[in-house]
Amino acid sequence: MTAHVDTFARDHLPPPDQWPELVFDLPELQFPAELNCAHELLDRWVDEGHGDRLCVQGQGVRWTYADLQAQANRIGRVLVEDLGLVPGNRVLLRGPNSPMLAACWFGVVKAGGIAVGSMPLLRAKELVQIVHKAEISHALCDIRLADELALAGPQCPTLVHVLHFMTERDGGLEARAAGKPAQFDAVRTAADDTCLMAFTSGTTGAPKATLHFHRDVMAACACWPRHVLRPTADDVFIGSPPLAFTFGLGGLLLFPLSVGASTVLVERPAPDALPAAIARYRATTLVTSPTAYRAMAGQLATHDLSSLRQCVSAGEALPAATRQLWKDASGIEIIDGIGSTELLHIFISHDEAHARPGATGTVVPGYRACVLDDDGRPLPPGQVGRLAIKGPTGCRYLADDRQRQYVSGGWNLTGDAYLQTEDGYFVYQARTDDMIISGGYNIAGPEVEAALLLHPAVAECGVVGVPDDERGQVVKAFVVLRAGHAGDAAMAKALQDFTKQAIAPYKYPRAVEFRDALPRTETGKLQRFRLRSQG
Ligand code: 3UK
Repeated sequence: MTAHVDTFARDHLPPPDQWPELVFDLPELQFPAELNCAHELLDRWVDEGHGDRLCVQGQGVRWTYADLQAQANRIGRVLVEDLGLVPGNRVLLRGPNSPMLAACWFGVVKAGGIAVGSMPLLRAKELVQIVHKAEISHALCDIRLADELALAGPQCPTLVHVLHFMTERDGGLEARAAGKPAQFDAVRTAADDTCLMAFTSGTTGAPKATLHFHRDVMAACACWPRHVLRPTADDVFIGSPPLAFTFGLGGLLLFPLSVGASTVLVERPAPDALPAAIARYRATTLVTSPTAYRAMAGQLATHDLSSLRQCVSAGEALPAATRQLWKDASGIEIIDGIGSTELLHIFISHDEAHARPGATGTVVPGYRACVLDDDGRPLPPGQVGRLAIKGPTGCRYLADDRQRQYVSGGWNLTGDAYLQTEDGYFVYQARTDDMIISGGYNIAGPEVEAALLLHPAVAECGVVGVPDDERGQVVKAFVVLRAGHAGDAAMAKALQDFTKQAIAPYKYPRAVEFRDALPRTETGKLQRFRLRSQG
């Protein structure tokens, strides 16, 4: 059974023998054959009489569940009635986080379309790659990002319909939506119809698109939020990851709506602006990256953050020093979690009561995790190997041979080197291809970074292996100092000595270079490959 008229996504799923094994062994993971996640997450609240509850806020906008539903319905009608959308078509969504972008997501998914998010900073060349790969037919684009998409246009023959929003202009999305009735029934999609294509934030090669079903969205809502974060309907979510990144889509839109809570979608959620936004909206639940926690820790005293109750970190490893820094500044124990675009959201994490500095946490209910050796055999506790995950969600790349690299023997291999402790905590080491091999030793850059971050002069740092004739590689640290410290030879020596005291001396950075900033992706990840090439 499928509701898709356009079967592109189904036709380009990986062959069944290359899928990960899926496990649905919790009662809340039993899904009906027919399922539309937009209906479940949005319409259900209105149907059950909660239409008046606050749902989404942003620049000048304060929408209830009924308001978001009405706007999503009108957008769904514009797509279907004016732009000929049929179920299964791919719709590019572009814009900084905003209530309108959220309404577009729900409009597309209610109409049976496939939402394809795109990071706001993407350039025409990257947009062309996405449009080609996903054979995108429609785009809904924030007017402020119109130029780059227009540049891509001539090279995108499949992209026939582009509408802009955040504009009062005639023919713009808002104007067209205003002319439509606010009722629109969700298309009765199959649980395994694709509703979301998420491109990976990968650093090399052609972009990969992951396919996620309506069922996957509901499974993600049923696992980490329900068992670990445990939000209430009165929570107010806020944070930085873009909705085009599944960390942001889940953490700032799907999860709050899954419990009837509300979310604040901030257009410019930089660390210098977030604390003021938390205070202004009385947010309770902050979702952001380790870097942002480090950058914000110093500014908390000047804002009223008394509303804040929970803080979530993902995207990169959370160093113990950052956990402590934030706890000292805010009184709140961060909830760390590792997720991936391929698995949709978080699969290893912990709640506030079970935080263990330096460890990511334990496996999230609904998932299974283990550490495998290079031949796919499970390793005993304490040994470093490849992290392997199974659960109700899993990797399905759109027409991509790299499926075989991510999925092996039924397991999703995330590309991370981890060890598991006797009592089931998973301790991050490095990306498997980022392990530094120096003088015969395996050294994990993030461990050296975590040690350096304990030094009071260090604001940010990145540690990579750089080529060395004698040792193969040597450990090199790129360090951003806090204001008032000079990056001179004496500081380099002090940091080297400090590291030798904190961790095994052979891991200390033999080379130290001071920088004003470190290269990062739009998802907040340190770009180690750039540091290596600059090393
Ligand atoms: C790394 C972490 C240590 C790790 C993501 C939460 O980051 C997300 O997805 P991506 O596809 O990257 C996945 C990779 O990022 N990573 C993420 N979180 C952590 N490493 N500790 C962490 N807490 O290498 C992983 O394989 O961009 C995160 C939810 C949804 C996501 N898509």
